[in-house]
Amino acid sequence: MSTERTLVLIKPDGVRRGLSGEVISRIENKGYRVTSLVMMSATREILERHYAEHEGKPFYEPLVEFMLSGPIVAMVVEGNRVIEGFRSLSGATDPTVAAPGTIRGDLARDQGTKVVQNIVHGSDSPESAAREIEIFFGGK
Ligand code: IDP
Ligand code: MG
Repeated sequence: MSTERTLVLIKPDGVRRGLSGEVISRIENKGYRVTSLVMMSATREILERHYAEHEGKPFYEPLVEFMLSGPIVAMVVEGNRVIEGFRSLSGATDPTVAAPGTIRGDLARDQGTKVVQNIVHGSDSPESAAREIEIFFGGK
């Protein structure tokens, strides 16, 4: 059985608050392997591709602006069932209701902004993972 891969992003709120190490530790402590990692300033073009499924939603433009507000960390993470496993480590999208013990539940809260600031992104399916890894690491 081939090992699964997912794209993880540490969003600007996570980097700004000095939580990159904490997020990476949780991934490694769970037993997954980080196989590529880069700190970068995303471009609007990259983010519009990455978040294409959300175009037209009320939070879309705030989301893109938020993701442009500072550096992010992009990673490829590997392991059996890592897509599902990292989504489980992340917790629910809304950090107010994300379970304690999860990244979002422990480290984020509602900031009263138009876009939910929730520290991390993780791919939601094998198709999304392949597409998103190509966007962030395709040229490498
Ligand atoms: P996910 O990150 O848990 O997969 P998605 O539905 O894919 O959640 O949404 C992408 C990102 O857009 C979320 O992580 C969050 O930052 C933001 N977002 C999603 N839904 C809302 C909303 O209803 N209001 C404000 N921001 C949202
Ligand atoms: Mg998503």
